[in-house]
Amino acid sequence: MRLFIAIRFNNKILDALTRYREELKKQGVTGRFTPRENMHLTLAFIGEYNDPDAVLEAMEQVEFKQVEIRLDGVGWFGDLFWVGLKENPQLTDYVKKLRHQLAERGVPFDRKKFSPHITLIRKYSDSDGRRGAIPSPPGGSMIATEVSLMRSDRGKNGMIYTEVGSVGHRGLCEE
Ligand code: 2AM
Repeated sequence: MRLFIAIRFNNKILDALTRYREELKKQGVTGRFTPRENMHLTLAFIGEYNDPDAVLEAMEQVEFKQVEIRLDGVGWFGDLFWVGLKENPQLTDYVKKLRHQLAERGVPFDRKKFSPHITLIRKYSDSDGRRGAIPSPPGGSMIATEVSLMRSDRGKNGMIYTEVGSVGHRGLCEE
């Protein structure tokens, strides 16, 4: 199965991201827009791996304290358009420890530097090619209390993400 570790958002953040996505559409931006239920923040991408319990064990070794998630700006990786997060040393530190535990257990993961972002559009294109001419970035924040292990499956109409397990405290994230 294809696995990744992520923070899922509460409705307030999902509302802000969804509203922003619709504003972009109205402005003539086209591409593959991330469905609301697929919006998340990836902390580690594991890829094809058939031992989710080993991943959960690694996750359980690192205490996840509450972390503030604050939307901050937008940008592009090539034609992938993302919403960024305000830098948070606590989150960076958590990801470092988490990846260390994965490595200790021989769980494979993408070692690319952690650059926190929420993918909103793949194959981004706008009507006049002027990437700057977009609505001002969305705002919003939440306190994340939980980290999820997700599996990703290819569905008929795009990717389907399903939670396999989690660490932390569920249901405290409405701020
Ligand atoms: P992306 O949105 O920037 O593509 C599920 O694919 C999640 O894992 C996405 O959030 C994706 O980030 C992230 N991811 C990180 N590294 C990846 C990789 N090497 N291949 C596919 N997805 C990756």
